[in-house]
Amino acid sequence: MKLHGRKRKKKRNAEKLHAKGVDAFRELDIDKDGRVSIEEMRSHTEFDIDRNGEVAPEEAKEYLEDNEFVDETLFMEKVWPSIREIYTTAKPAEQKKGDDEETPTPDEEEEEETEEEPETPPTPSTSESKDTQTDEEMPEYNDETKALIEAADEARKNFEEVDEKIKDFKKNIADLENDLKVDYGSRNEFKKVKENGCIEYTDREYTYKLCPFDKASQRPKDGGMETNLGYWGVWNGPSENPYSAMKYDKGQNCWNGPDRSVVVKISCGTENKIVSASEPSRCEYEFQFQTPAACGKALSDLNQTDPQHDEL
Ligand code: MAN
Repeated sequence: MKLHGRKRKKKRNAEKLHAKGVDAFRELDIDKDGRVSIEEMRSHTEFDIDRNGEVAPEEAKEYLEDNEFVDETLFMEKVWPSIREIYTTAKPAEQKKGDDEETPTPDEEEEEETEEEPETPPTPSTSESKDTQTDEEMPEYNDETKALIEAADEARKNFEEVDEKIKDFKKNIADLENDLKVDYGSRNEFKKVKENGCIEYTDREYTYKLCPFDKASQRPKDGGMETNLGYWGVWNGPSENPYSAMKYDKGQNCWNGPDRSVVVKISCGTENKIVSASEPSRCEYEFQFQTPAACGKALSDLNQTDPQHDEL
Protein backbone atom coordinates (compact mmCIF):
# COMPACT_ATOMS: atom_id res chain seq x y z
CA MET A 1 0.00 0.00 0.00
CA LYS A 2 2.76 2.32 0.97
CA LEU A 3 4.36 1.55 -2.35
CA HIS A 4 1.19 2.36 -4.23
CA GLY A 5 0.97 5.67 -2.46
CA ARG A 6 4.51 6.53 -3.36
CA LYS A 7 3.97 5.58 -6.97
CA ARG A 8 0.94 7.79 -7.17
CA LYS A 9 2.83 10.58 -5.52
CA LYS A 10 5.66 10.16 -8.01
CA LYS A 11 3.18 10.38 -10.84
CA ARG A 12 1.60 13.50 -9.41
CA ASN A 13 5.01 15.06 -8.91
CA ALA A 14 5.87 14.31 -12.53
CA GLU A 15 2.61 15.95 -13.59
CA LYS A 16 3.33 18.96 -11.43
CA LEU A 17 6.82 19.27 -12.88
CA HIS A 18 5.39 19.03 -16.39
CA ALA A 19 2.85 21.75 -15.59
CA LYS A 20 5.65 23.93 -14.26
CA GLY A 21 7.48 23.39 -17.55
CA VAL A 22 4.43 24.46 -19.53
CA ASP A 23 4.11 27.55 -17.31
CA ALA A 24 7.79 28.34 -17.82
CA PHE A 25 7.36 28.02 -21.59
CA ARG A 26 4.41 30.43 -21.55
CA GLU A 27 6.29 32.86 -19.40
CA LEU A 28 9.41 32.74 -21.57
CA ASP A 29 7.39 33.14 -24.75
CA ILE A 30 7.13 36.89 -24.16
CA ASP A 31 5.72 37.76 -27.60
CA LYS A 32 3.30 34.84 -27.45
CA ASP A 33 4.22 33.52 -30.88
CA GLY A 34 4.27 29.92 -29.65
CA ARG A 35 8.06 29.77 -29.63
CA VAL A 36 10.81 30.66 -27.21
CA SER A 37 13.63 32.46 -28.93
CA ILE A 38 17.21 33.28 -28.00
CA GLU A 39 16.21 36.86 -27.26
CA GLU A 40 13.40 35.73 -25.00
CA MET A 41 15.72 33.39 -23.10
CA ARG A 42 18.07 36.31 -22.54
CA SER A 43 15.57 38.02 -20.25
CA HIS A 44 16.28 35.40 -17.57
CA THR A 45 19.53 35.95 -15.71
CA GLU A 46 19.67 32.37 -14.50
CA PHE A 47 20.93 31.48 -18.01
CA ASP A 48 24.00 33.69 -17.55
CA ILE A 49 26.47 30.78 -17.61
CA ASP A 50 29.64 32.81 -17.15
CA ARG A 51 27.93 35.14 -14.63
CA ASN A 52 29.17 38.30 -16.31
CA GLY A 53 25.88 40.05 -15.71
CA GLU A 54 24.21 39.38 -19.02
CA VAL A 55 22.93 36.40 -20.90
CA ALA A 56 24.92 36.26 -24.13
CA PRO A 57 23.11 34.89 -27.21
CA GLU A 58 25.46 31.89 -27.18
CA GLU A 59 24.50 31.15 -23.58
CA ALA A 60 20.81 31.35 -24.43
CA LYS A 61 21.41 29.21 -27.50
CA GLU A 62 23.19 26.59 -25.45
CA TYR A 63 20.12 26.21 -23.25
CA LEU A 64 18.01 26.06 -26.41
CA GLU A 65 20.10 23.06 -27.47
CA ASP A 66 21.59 25.05 -30.34
CA ASN A 67 18.24 26.11 -31.75
CA GLU A 68 17.36 29.70 -32.64
CA PHE A 69 13.98 29.03 -31.07
CA VAL A 70 11.95 26.09 -29.82
CA ASP A 71 8.25 25.33 -29.83
CA GLU A 72 6.49 23.95 -26.77
CA THR A 73 7.08 20.28 -27.67
CA LEU A 74 10.79 20.75 -28.22
CA PHE A 75 10.98 22.94 -25.13
CA MET A 76 9.42 20.27 -22.94
CA GLU A 77 11.54 17.55 -24.47
CA LYS A 78 14.95 19.16 -24.66
CA VAL A 79 15.06 22.44 -22.80
CA TRP A 80 12.93 22.06 -19.68
CA PRO A 81 14.80 19.03 -18.31
CA SER A 82 18.04 20.98 -18.27
CA ILE A 83 16.69 24.28 -16.93
CA ARG A 84 14.05 23.14 -14.49
CA GLU A 85 16.38 23.24 -11.53
CA ILE A 86 17.69 26.71 -12.24
CA TYR A 87 14.60 28.31 -13.70
CA THR A 88 13.03 30.98 -11.56
CA THR A 89 9.58 32.15 -12.42
CA ALA A 90 8.87 35.87 -12.51
CA LYS A 91 5.38 35.17 -11.22
CA PRO A 92 4.64 35.56 -7.52
CA ALA A 93 6.01 32.31 -6.19
CA GLU A 94 2.96 30.11 -5.74
CA GLN A 95 5.09 27.07 -5.16
CA LYS A 96 7.57 28.71 -2.87
CA LYS A 97 7.04 28.63 0.84
CA GLY A 98 9.35 31.47 1.76
CA ASP A 99 11.02 34.30 -0.07
CA ASP A 100 14.49 33.23 0.91
CA GLU A 101 14.00 29.70 -0.29
CA GLU A 102 16.03 28.51 -3.25
CA THR A 103 14.57 26.88 -6.34
CA PRO A 104 13.38 23.53 -5.10
CA THR A 105 15.18 20.44 -6.29
CA PRO A 106 12.94 17.64 -7.52
CA ASP A 107 13.55 15.90 -4.19
CA GLU A 108 12.34 18.84 -2.21
CA GLU A 109 9.33 19.04 -4.46
CA GLU A 110 8.20 15.70 -3.21
CA GLU A 111 7.99 17.19 0.22
CA GLU A 112 5.98 20.11 -1.03
CA GLU A 113 3.04 17.87 -1.64
CA THR A 114 0.04 19.53 -0.03
CA GLU A 115 -2.78 18.26 -2.19
CA GLU A 116 -5.31 16.06 -0.42
CA GLU A 117 -4.89 12.42 -1.28
CA PRO A 118 -7.95 10.20 -1.54
CA GLU A 119 -8.08 7.73 1.31
CA THR A 120 -6.12 4.56 0.61
CA PRO A 121 -8.52 1.62 0.49
CA PRO A 122 -8.51 -0.18 3.81
CA THR A 123 -6.30 -3.23 4.05
CA PRO A 124 -6.97 -6.33 6.06
CA SER A 125 -5.94 -5.44 9.53
CA THR A 126 -2.32 -6.39 9.90
CA SER A 127 0.60 -4.82 11.66
CA GLU A 128 1.05 -2.76 8.50
CA SER A 129 -2.26 -0.98 8.79
CA LYS A 130 -0.68 1.91 10.68
CA ASP A 131 1.69 2.44 7.77
CA THR A 132 -1.18 2.60 5.37
CA GLN A 133 -2.64 5.60 7.12
CA THR A 134 0.65 7.45 7.08
CA ASP A 135 0.92 6.93 3.34
CA GLU A 136 1.89 10.56 2.77
CA GLU A 137 4.72 10.60 5.25
CA MET A 138 8.32 10.09 4.21
CA PRO A 139 9.52 6.61 5.04
CA GLU A 140 11.41 6.34 8.29
CA TYR A 141 14.94 5.43 7.25
CA ASN A 142 17.15 3.63 9.67
CA ASP A 143 20.18 5.41 11.10
CA GLU A 144 22.61 3.78 8.73
CA THR A 145 20.58 4.87 5.68
CA LYS A 146 20.18 8.37 7.10
CA ALA A 147 23.94 8.64 7.55
CA LEU A 148 24.47 7.45 3.99
CA ILE A 149 22.00 10.00 2.63
CA GLU A 150 23.72 12.76 4.59
CA ALA A 151 27.14 11.67 3.33
CA ALA A 152 25.84 11.56 -0.24
CA ASP A 153 24.34 15.05 0.12
CA GLU A 154 27.59 16.37 1.50
CA ALA A 155 29.60 14.73 -1.29
CA ARG A 156 27.22 16.14 -3.90
CA LYS A 157 27.53 19.61 -2.43
CA ASN A 158 31.32 19.41 -2.39
CA PHE A 159 31.36 18.11 -5.93
CA GLU A 160 29.15 20.95 -7.13
CA GLU A 161 31.37 23.54 -5.46
CA VAL A 162 34.52 22.13 -7.01
CA ASP A 163 32.78 21.71 -10.36
CA GLU A 164 31.78 25.37 -10.26
CA LYS A 165 35.37 26.39 -9.53
CA ILE A 166 36.69 24.25 -12.38
CA LYS A 167 34.21 25.89 -14.75
CA ASP A 168 35.39 29.33 -13.59
CA PHE A 169 39.04 28.36 -14.12
CA LYS A 170 38.29 26.95 -17.56
CA LYS A 171 36.47 30.11 -18.50
CA ASN A 172 39.40 32.23 -17.30
CA ILE A 173 41.87 30.13 -19.27
CA ALA A 174 39.71 30.36 -22.39
CA ASP A 175 39.40 34.13 -21.94
CA LEU A 176 43.16 34.51 -21.52
CA GLU A 177 43.86 32.31 -24.54
CA ASN A 178 41.43 34.33 -26.64
CA ASP A 179 42.96 37.53 -25.37
CA LEU A 180 46.41 36.41 -26.51
CA LYS A 181 45.06 35.91 -30.01
CA VAL A 182 43.69 39.44 -30.28
CA ASP A 183 45.71 42.10 -32.07
CA TYR A 184 45.52 45.17 -29.80
CA GLY A 185 47.46 47.42 -32.14
CA SER A 186 51.13 47.83 -33.00
CA ARG A 187 51.91 49.01 -29.45
CA ASN A 188 49.09 47.15 -27.72
CA GLU A 189 47.48 50.57 -27.41
CA PHE A 190 43.92 49.25 -27.86
CA LYS A 191 44.16 46.86 -24.92
CA LYS A 192 43.16 49.74 -22.65
CA VAL A 193 40.17 50.47 -24.86
CA LYS A 194 38.95 46.96 -24.19
CA GLU A 195 39.67 47.19 -20.47
CA ASN A 196 37.66 50.40 -20.19
CA GLY A 197 34.55 48.43 -21.10
CA CYS A 198 31.44 49.16 -23.12
CA ILE A 199 30.51 52.58 -24.49
CA GLU A 200 27.02 53.75 -25.38
CA TYR A 201 25.69 56.34 -27.74
CA THR A 202 22.06 57.36 -28.06
CA ASP A 203 20.56 58.97 -31.15
CA ARG A 204 16.93 59.85 -31.82
CA GLU A 205 15.81 56.24 -32.09
CA TYR A 206 18.36 53.85 -30.64
CA THR A 207 20.99 53.40 -27.98
CA TYR A 208 24.02 51.82 -29.59
CA LYS A 209 26.53 49.95 -27.49
CA LEU A 210 30.07 49.02 -28.37
CA CYS A 211 31.95 46.57 -26.17
CA PRO A 212 35.37 46.81 -27.84
CA PHE A 213 36.79 43.49 -29.04
CA ASP A 214 33.59 41.78 -28.02
CA LYS A 215 30.40 42.96 -29.71
CA ALA A 216 28.15 45.79 -30.78
CA SER A 217 24.43 46.12 -30.21
CA GLN A 218 21.44 48.34 -30.59
CA ARG A 219 18.28 48.74 -28.53
CA PRO A 220 15.32 51.04 -28.96
CA LYS A 221 15.88 54.21 -26.95
CA ASP A 222 12.59 53.86 -25.12
CA GLY A 223 13.16 50.26 -24.08
CA GLY A 224 12.84 46.89 -25.72
CA MET A 225 14.95 44.03 -26.90
CA GLU A 226 18.60 44.43 -27.69
CA THR A 227 19.64 43.56 -31.24
CA ASN A 228 23.08 42.11 -31.76
CA LEU A 229 24.86 44.10 -34.45
CA GLY A 230 27.90 41.85 -34.61
CA TYR A 231 30.88 40.33 -32.86
CA TRP A 232 34.46 41.53 -32.96
CA GLY A 233 35.90 40.48 -36.27
CA VAL A 234 38.91 42.19 -37.81
CA TRP A 235 40.84 45.41 -38.16
CA ASN A 236 39.39 47.05 -41.19
CA GLY A 237 41.46 50.16 -41.98
CA PRO A 238 43.42 50.62 -45.21
CA SER A 239 46.75 48.78 -45.43
CA GLU A 240 48.74 51.88 -44.46
CA ASN A 241 46.70 52.29 -41.27
CA PRO A 242 44.84 49.06 -40.45
CA TYR A 243 44.09 50.23 -36.90
CA SER A 244 41.89 53.10 -38.09
CA ALA A 245 38.77 50.94 -38.41
CA MET A 246 37.30 47.81 -36.87
CA LYS A 247 34.69 45.48 -38.19
CA TYR A 248 32.12 43.71 -36.02
CA ASP A 249 30.11 41.12 -37.96
CA LYS A 250 27.86 38.06 -37.86
CA GLY A 251 25.22 39.92 -35.86
CA GLN A 252 21.52 39.17 -35.82
CA ASN A 253 20.21 38.40 -39.27
CA CYS A 254 18.30 41.18 -40.98
CA TRP A 255 14.97 40.03 -42.35
CA ASN A 256 15.46 39.48 -46.08
CA GLY A 257 18.94 40.92 -45.73
CA PRO A 258 22.46 40.35 -44.47
CA ASP A 259 23.61 39.50 -40.95
CA ARG A 260 24.02 42.80 -39.17
CA SER A 261 27.53 44.27 -39.05
CA VAL A 262 29.26 47.46 -37.95
CA VAL A 263 32.31 49.30 -39.19
CA VAL A 264 33.82 51.36 -36.39
CA LYS A 265 35.87 54.25 -37.73
CA ILE A 266 38.49 55.32 -35.24
CA SER A 267 40.02 58.70 -34.67
CA CYS A 268 42.03 60.44 -31.96
CA GLY A 269 40.09 61.92 -29.05
CA THR A 270 40.55 62.68 -25.38
CA GLU A 271 38.29 59.86 -24.23
CA ASN A 272 36.73 56.65 -25.54
CA LYS A 273 33.54 57.91 -27.10
CA ILE A 274 31.16 57.09 -29.91
CA VAL A 275 30.42 60.39 -31.58
CA SER A 276 27.94 59.15 -34.16
CA ALA A 277 26.17 56.02 -35.30
CA SER A 278 24.47 55.56 -38.64
CA GLU A 279 23.09 52.87 -40.91
CA PRO A 280 24.44 53.73 -44.39
CA SER A 281 22.91 50.58 -45.79
CA ARG A 282 20.13 48.47 -44.23
CA CYS A 283 21.56 46.52 -41.30
CA GLU A 284 25.09 47.73 -42.06
CA TYR A 285 26.05 50.26 -39.44
CA GLU A 286 28.87 52.71 -39.00
CA PHE A 287 30.13 54.18 -35.70
CA GLN A 288 32.55 57.07 -35.44
CA PHE A 289 34.67 56.29 -32.42
CA GLN A 290 37.19 58.53 -30.72
CA THR A 291 39.89 57.25 -28.42
CA PRO A 292 43.24 58.34 -26.98
CA ALA A 293 44.60 55.02 -28.32
CA ALA A 294 44.47 56.46 -31.82
CA CYS A 295 46.38 59.61 -30.88
CA GLY A 296 49.88 58.18 -30.44
CA LYS A 297 49.88 57.00 -34.01
CA ALA A 298 48.86 60.43 -35.24
CA LEU A 299 51.66 62.03 -33.21
CA SER A 300 54.29 59.61 -34.42
CA ASP A 301 53.04 60.23 -37.96
CA LEU A 302 53.50 63.95 -37.39
CA ASN A 303 57.06 63.38 -36.15
CA GLN A 304 57.85 61.49 -39.30
CA THR A 305 56.40 64.16 -41.58
CA ASP A 306 58.16 64.49 -44.87
CA PRO A 307 60.91 67.20 -44.42
CA GLN A 308 59.72 68.79 -47.65
CA HIS A 309 56.53 69.76 -45.87
CA ASP A 310 58.24 70.98 -42.75
CA GLU A 311 57.44 74.59 -43.50
CA LEU A 312 53.71 73.73 -43.33
C1 MAN B 1 15.48 47.01 -36.85
C2 MAN B 1 16.76 47.82 -36.64
C3 MAN B 1 17.06 48.67 -37.83
C4 MAN B 1 17.03 47.85 -39.10
C5 MAN B 1 15.74 47.08 -39.22
C6 MAN B 1 15.76 46.16 -40.42
O1 MAN B 1 14.40 47.86 -36.83
O2 MAN B 1 17.79 46.90 -36.45
O3 MAN B 1 18.32 49.31 -37.68
O4 MAN B 1 17.17 48.68 -40.25
O5 MAN B 1 15.54 46.30 -38.06
O6 MAN B 1 14.59 45.47 -40.56
